Amino acid sequence: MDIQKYLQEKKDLVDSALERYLPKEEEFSATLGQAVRYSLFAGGKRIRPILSIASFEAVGGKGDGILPFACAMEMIHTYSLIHDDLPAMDNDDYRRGKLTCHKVFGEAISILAGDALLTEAFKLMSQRPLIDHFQFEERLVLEIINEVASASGIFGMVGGQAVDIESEGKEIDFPTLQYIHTHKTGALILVSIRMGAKLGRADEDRLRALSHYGERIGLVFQIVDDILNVQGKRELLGKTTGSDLRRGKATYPSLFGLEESKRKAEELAESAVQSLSSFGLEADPLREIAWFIVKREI
Ligand code: GRG
Repeated sequence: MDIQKYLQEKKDLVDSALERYLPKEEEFSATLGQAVRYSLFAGGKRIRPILSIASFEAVGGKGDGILPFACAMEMIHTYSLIHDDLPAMDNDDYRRGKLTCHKVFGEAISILAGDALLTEAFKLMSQRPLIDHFQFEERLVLEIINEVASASGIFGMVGGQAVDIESEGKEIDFPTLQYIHTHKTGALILVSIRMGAKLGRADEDRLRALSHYGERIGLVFQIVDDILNVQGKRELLGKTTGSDLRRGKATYPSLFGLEESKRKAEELAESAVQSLSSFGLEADPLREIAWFIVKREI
């Protein structure tokens, strides 16, 4: 299959759904609206919503019911990037080759833009008309919203980010590094996949297989991110090579070296793909995405 074509098609689908779901700018503060749009449409790969859609379709899910949930994941991801770039956190001037939100709109509006995206995501997933329209059971929707909250909060991304910040400049052991990766980055990726499986009515075996896949590609995603940080292939996008090293961040390359990190990423991707052995062609996009994550350069 042509994975680039698939990713572009799904990205377009997500982009137009985000346009539909976002509150109209005239309905609230113009600056806040501009800041939210600026970051949400800054050229992200949309990998989390695409994983939700791919997982939904892999278990036989049909129609557009996955879209509000998939878009909610992109909103949460965008909030995390806006906050992560702030001076109090990573203090980055550029993301995706563009000035970061706070460089354009100031810190206060950027904090609010992140807050707005996080809350709008939960509003979107819990909207009565959407639930009614797609005829989802309330119990299922509640379960998914709870899982997304858990993956985003103290026991997920926020918790991982806190340990990451506290670990800067310290020597950390491998279990701590694993904790940071699985929580800061892995949790949102895993829940994106699980929500697709659940909304597509996966049985227990398929949900387990997809969770196994999700845990592994979440880790691959972060290892590759660490490798790209060392290699500096993203300099054209305004990212500085070796920023993790300068901040004293422990990473896969700093613990294992570059070559071993690459080997581990490939091994994990292989294991992720293996988890899908009971699926047929319908899981090909997920298989291809695992390799896309290993090979990505941005
Ligand atoms: C502020 C609560 C809070 C959490 C921040 C996301 C995050 C946690 C930190 C970002 C640091 C970072 C670069 C983590 C590596 C993994 C990651 C999230 C990379 C960016 O995701 P992509 O590549 O981004 O999917 P695009 O630009 O495609 O949307």
